Amino acid sequence: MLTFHSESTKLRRAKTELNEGLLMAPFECPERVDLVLERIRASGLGPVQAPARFGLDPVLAVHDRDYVEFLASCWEEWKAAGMAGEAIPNIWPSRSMPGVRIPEHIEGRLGHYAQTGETSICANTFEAAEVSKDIALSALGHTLESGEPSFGLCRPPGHHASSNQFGGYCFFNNAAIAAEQALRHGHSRVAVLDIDFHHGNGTQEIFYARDDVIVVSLHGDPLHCFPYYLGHADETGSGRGEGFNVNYPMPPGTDYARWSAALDEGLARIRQVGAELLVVSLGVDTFEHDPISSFKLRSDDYPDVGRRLAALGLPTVFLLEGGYAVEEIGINVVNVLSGFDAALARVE
Ligand code: OKP
Ligand code: ZN
Repeated sequence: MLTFHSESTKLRRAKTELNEGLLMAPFECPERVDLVLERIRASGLGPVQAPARFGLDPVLAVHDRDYVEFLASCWEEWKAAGMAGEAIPNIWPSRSMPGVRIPEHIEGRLGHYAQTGETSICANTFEAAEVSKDIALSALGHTLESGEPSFGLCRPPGHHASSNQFGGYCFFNNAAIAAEQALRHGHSRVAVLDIDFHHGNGTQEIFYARDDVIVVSLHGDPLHCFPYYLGHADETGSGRGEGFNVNYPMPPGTDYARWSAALDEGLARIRQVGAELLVVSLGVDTFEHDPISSFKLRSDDYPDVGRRLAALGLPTVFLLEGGYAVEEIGINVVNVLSGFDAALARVE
C-alpha cells in the first residue's frame, strides 16, 4: 500500500494540553508520526510518497470561510494581544441566550470557534493542518486514479473538526474533505467509516443532512466518553440524510468480539447503500493500552480489521486519526493496513 507522508505535519508542536485539570504535554504529539513511519518502513508495507498541494478550496467545501480565516490568524492575533502561553479557549456562548455577534477580541473569537478546551493553538498549527489535508487529498487522488488502496499519515487528526469548530486535537476534517472531493470527482455515494475510539462528531455534523455520504462510527459510548455530547445510536441523520448516519456506541471495556460484530453491521449497511468508495478514519486508540481510551483491542486483532474492510471490495483510503503515546501505535496501524493488503492479494 502506498503511504503519503510529510515531515511538515510535525510543524505543530504544542507544549500544552488541558487534561484532568492540568496543563500537560500533549498526547497528540509529532512523535506519533515517527512511530508509524518507522513501522511502515520496517514492515515493508510499501513506498512512502510526499503529498501534492491542493490549496484551500477543498477545505472551503466543508468548512466555513470565517472559521478557516480564524485558524489562519489565531496564533498571530493571540501573540499580538500579549498572551503569555498558547491559545487555549476559556469562554463559550450561553446556551439559553446565544449571542449572535462574533466578538472581535481573539479571546472571544477563540471560544466561538472552539468546541473543547484541551487543544491549544500554537505556532504552525494552521500549516500542519494544511499539510494534513494535503496528505488526505493526495491519498484520495491516488486511489481515485489507480483503484488501489492508500494510507494518509495525517497529523493533526480531523474527525472532531466540524464545519465551524476545532477541538479534540482536530482543525480540518481530513476525512470529510476527502469524501467531499471524491463526490466532486464524480462518485455519487461515498462512505466514511470511523473506527477511532472517539465518536467522529465533526464528520457526523458535516454530513448529517445528506445521503451522498454515509457516516458510520464505532466508538466509546458518549454517556461515558469524549466527545460526550454526540455519538448516540438514535442520531441517524436528518431529512434526506435519515438513515445515512450510523452510530455504534459501546461501553468502556469493549473487546474485539463485541467491537467486530458492530463493525460487520456497519459494513453491511455501507454495502447496502451502494457506496462506491470507502474513507476510513483510522484511529488505533481502541488499543487495550491506549492512555486516554478504554476499549480492549489487542495488536493481534488489527490484521483482522483490515481483512474485514477488504472484504467490502471498495476503493479504500485510510486516514490516520488517533492512537497515542505507545510504541504499539505503529504496529497497530500497520497491522490494519497489511491485513487489508493481504486479503486483497488473496482475492487477486
Ligand atoms: C482525539 B481523537 C479523556 C480526555 C479526552 C481529548 C481526546 C481527543 C481525542 N479523559 N481528551 O479522536 O483520537
Ligand atoms: Zn480518538
